[in-house]
Amino acid sequence: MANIKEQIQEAALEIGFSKIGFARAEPLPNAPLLEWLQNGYHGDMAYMARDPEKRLDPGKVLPGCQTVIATALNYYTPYPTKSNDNQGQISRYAWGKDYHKVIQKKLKKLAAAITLAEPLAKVKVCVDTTPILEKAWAERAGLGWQGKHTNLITRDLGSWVFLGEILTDLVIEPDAPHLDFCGNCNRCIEACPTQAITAPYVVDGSRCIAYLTIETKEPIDKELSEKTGNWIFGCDVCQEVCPWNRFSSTTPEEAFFPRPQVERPLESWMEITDEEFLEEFAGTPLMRAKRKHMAQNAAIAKHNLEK
Ligand code: B12
Repeated sequence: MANIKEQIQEAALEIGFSKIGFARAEPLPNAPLLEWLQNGYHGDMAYMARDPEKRLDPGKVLPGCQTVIATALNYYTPYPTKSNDNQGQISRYAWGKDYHKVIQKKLKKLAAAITLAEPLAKVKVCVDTTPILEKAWAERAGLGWQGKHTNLITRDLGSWVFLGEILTDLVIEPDAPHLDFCGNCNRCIEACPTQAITAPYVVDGSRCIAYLTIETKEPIDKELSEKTGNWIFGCDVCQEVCPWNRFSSTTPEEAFFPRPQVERPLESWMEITDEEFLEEFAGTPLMRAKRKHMAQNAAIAKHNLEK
């Protein structure tokens, strides 16, 4: 009979994860996160500044945690980012169904497979909102490395992957951390429209177009709004220029294929009502920005295009 690690690996692939790896749950070094917060790179994402010690130590999220099981799920679909100039650009991750729902469902299946094999095991499913540094764990578990744009890059699928984890008190043999393959390449740093990558491996979140178009509740600074081009939800520039994304392949996950509703002229984002927005985008990542923010983003994009 296969050991627990092999059983989990097999179950993960059956459930449809693209990658799985294991890391010992020793706390991460605190300097990069603390420095990032001290620099104010979290902007008004107050949740990032809450309890940084917890974010670094999975044992504070799941008492007795021994192993972080890291997964990646490919979301690449074979379409260009936009089909014409009068459509605002929406980042690739948001074209289909909300990834939180898709990944959580898969992680719960995987957690069930684990407890079936080890009924007394503690398991905690994490995707995005749990206070852990998902990219750092994925790197430690050998799925890929954090590129200079800080996204996790895999050698065979590029960076178009979502991350999700299971914390457990089971002791499982760890995988080797992944090596860094960015080399001398600085394309992402040079291409970022708002100069948000302040140094290799450091992103000032408060300048990132994803923050400006989705997260912040504050009015957008004029200097930055002029640089957001026609991006109206997130931004893919740092990933589009990355040579490793030549290796992307189409996801088998139908949920991530684009919904026709995301393809619409900029004006229609300004005219859409709350009811229509809810009807067309419930269950998609766009709900995070809310209708009002989308309308403002579209107005900025239109202004930028007409300049
Ligand atoms: C907050 C957040 C954001 C913020 C801040 C981004 C950021 N880089 O931190 C904003 C809103 C801007 C954002 C944007 C995006 N996000 Co986001 N985001 C998160 C979240 C919730 C936390 C990230 C975090 O902890 N940041 C804190 C800092 C300290 O961490 P860091 O970026 O990893 O940076 C440190 C390391 O790189 C470290 N470091 C490592 N090696 C080295 C080496 C050296 C030499 C040095 C100096 C430092 C260093 O030091 C850095 C500190 O400066 C995670 C989910 C999670 N719970 O982890 C998703 C997550 C990171 N986001 C994700 C995605 C998809 C995106 C976008 C691509 C969406 C889009 N298309 O618009 C962009 C990418 C922008 C970018 N280049 O980072 C995915 C990434 C998947 C992947 N393949 O990596 C995640 C993991 C969600 C998920 N579950 O899949 N995001």
